[in-house]
Amino acid sequence: MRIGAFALALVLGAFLNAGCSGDGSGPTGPTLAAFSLYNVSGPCTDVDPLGWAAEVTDVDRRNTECDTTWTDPESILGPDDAEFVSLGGDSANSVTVRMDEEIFDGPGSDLVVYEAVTSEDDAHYDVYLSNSPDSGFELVASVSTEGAYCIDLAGTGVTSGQYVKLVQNRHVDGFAVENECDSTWGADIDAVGILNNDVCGDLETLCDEIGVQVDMVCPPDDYYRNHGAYVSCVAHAATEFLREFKQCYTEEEIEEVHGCIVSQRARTDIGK
Ligand SMILES: [Ca+2]
Ligand SMILES: [Ca+2]
Ligand SMILES: [Ca+2]
Repeated sequence: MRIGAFALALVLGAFLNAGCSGDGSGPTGPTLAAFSLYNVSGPCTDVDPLGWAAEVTDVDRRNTECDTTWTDPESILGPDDAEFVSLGGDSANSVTVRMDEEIFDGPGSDLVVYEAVTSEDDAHYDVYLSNSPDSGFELVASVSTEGAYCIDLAGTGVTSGQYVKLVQNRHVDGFAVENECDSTWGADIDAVGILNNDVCGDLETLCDEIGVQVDMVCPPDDYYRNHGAYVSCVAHAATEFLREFKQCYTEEEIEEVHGCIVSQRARTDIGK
C-alpha cells in the first residue's frame, strides 16, 4: 500500500512541480491518470460505517478452546462494542471475516478496523481483502497503532472485496502459546466496518473527500504567485478529480460539489 501511495505521490509530484503552485498561468493539462485518488488511510474518528463483519470464516490463533472475553473471534462481529478478540502475540495469527456487503474503493476510506485501545504496544497487524473466503487475499494496509484505523483501497491495486483477513504481523516479546488465554496479546480487534459499498460514495461527503484530494495537489501551505493562482489550481484539480464521478451523479450535482470545494478555498487568504 505504501509503495502504491508513494508511486502516486511521484506522479502527482510531477504535476505539482510542473504547473500548479506559484504559477499564475495555472496547470497545463495533466493526463487523467495523474488524478488517480490519493490513498488517505490512517487513524480516524467519527466515521459511520454502512455495514459490519457478519461471520467469522477462518481462525488461526491456535489456542481457541479457552473461553475468555479476548479469545472469542465472534467478538469481532457487528458494531464496535468494546468486546474484542486479541489476535495473539505470534506473527501470522489471524482471523478472517465475511462482511455483510462487498466493500468497494469509493471516495476516501473504504473500511475501518476498530482496535481496542488497551494502552499496549503490540497492535501490529496486516489487513487483507478478497472476494473469496479462502484465497486471493491481497494486502491493503499494515497498521501499527491502537484505536480505529480507516483504510483506503486507492492505489492498493484492490478495488473490492467481501472477506477481510486480519493478521498479527509481529511477534510480541514474552508471548507463548500457553498464555494466549489469559491476556490481550497482539492487536485487539473489536469490529470491522464498511465505509464504501459502491464506487460512488455519499454525495453529502463528496465535497470533503475530494477536497482532501485537492489539498494534496494544491497544498494550502505552498507558495502561490497570488490568490487567483491558488484558486485556479483548486478549480482545475477539482474538475479532474470529479471527472470519474460523472458516472455516479448528475452534472448539476457534480457542479454543486465543485462549487463547494472551490468556494471553501476561495474564502481563504492563501496566495494573498
Ligand atoms: Ca477509497
Ligand atoms: Ca490494543
Ligand atoms: Ca466487538
